[in-house]
Amino acid sequence: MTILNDQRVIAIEEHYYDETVVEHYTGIDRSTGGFVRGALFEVGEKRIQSLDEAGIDVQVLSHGAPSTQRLDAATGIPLAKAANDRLREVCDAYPDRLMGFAQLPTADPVAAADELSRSVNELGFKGAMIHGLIGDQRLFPDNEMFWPIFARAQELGVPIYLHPANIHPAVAKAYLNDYASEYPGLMNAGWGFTMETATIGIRMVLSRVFERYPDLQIVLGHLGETLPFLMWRIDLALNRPGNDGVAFRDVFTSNFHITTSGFFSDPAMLCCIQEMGADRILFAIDYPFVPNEPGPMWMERLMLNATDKDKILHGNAEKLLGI
Ligand code: GRE
Ligand code: ZN
Repeated sequence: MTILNDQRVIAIEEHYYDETVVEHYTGIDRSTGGFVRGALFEVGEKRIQSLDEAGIDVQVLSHGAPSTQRLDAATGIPLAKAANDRLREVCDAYPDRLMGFAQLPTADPVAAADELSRSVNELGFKGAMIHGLIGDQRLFPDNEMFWPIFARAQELGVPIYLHPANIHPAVAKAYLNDYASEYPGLMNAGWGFTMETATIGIRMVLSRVFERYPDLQIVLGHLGETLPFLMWRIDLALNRPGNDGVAFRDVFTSNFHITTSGFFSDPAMLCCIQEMGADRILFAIDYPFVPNEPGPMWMERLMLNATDKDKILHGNAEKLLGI
């Protein structure tokens, strides 16, 4: 760890694939991770070597999208449990380098909440990640049926990371498909993921789940999926006459944390610091969809005081995840 003055660096949106989970992927989900498939399955010495070279101390591992979000309860419950057990073994091989976010069998929200408890209390995981829309019906995670998961996250004091997955097929068809063969990235990190995950973030606020669970903390990657940039305008529109009114900014800056995953831009980061404050921004790479090396180098160069860099690189993660 030669860069960043030996600063501890914790990266919190770092993906891997579990073979048994990926066997259940269908359609477009089967091919999404294709360009980095080998690296997703590699959770041993090569990964650690890449961390060493980049100056990253800890990866908090999460499964690649869509995890068990598309599966029915009968399939998803045992699969998520077994995969979480295997993730524990992966982390045990490098206990100071690898930590975990659970995957949850969202088809049965109570079972998912119970698996979150088991993952935190017995497996030592730091929270859970949920990917995109849920089930064949593509339900949004703000749907009250999923609130048992959020209730449990609050009770356990762990965050839920809301990560993108391949978007609703009807939306893809209406908005993006005609450019998809020339620009497959438009469907994912180039716009589709952002569009859908920002929608999920806004809907979480509108659902008033944070009135029921005021200590619930949600994490959004990719510098908050555009929402810090848009917060002012969203607040304006949702509080115009004819709207119920919602303190969007207050909720977003109290119940959300954002990460730097796959988004190493100075002006975008400065906007986030100005809108959210440095206490709510956590370092992440989005490995292996994004290579490790440029992330810490970007943080080292960023025109920001050392105290705030400390918080972003590790302090905020230690606090939020109880590391
Ligand atoms: C991601 O997890 O951020 C991701 C994918 C698939 C393609 C690109 C990408 O899951 O950034
Ligand atoms: Zn990711």
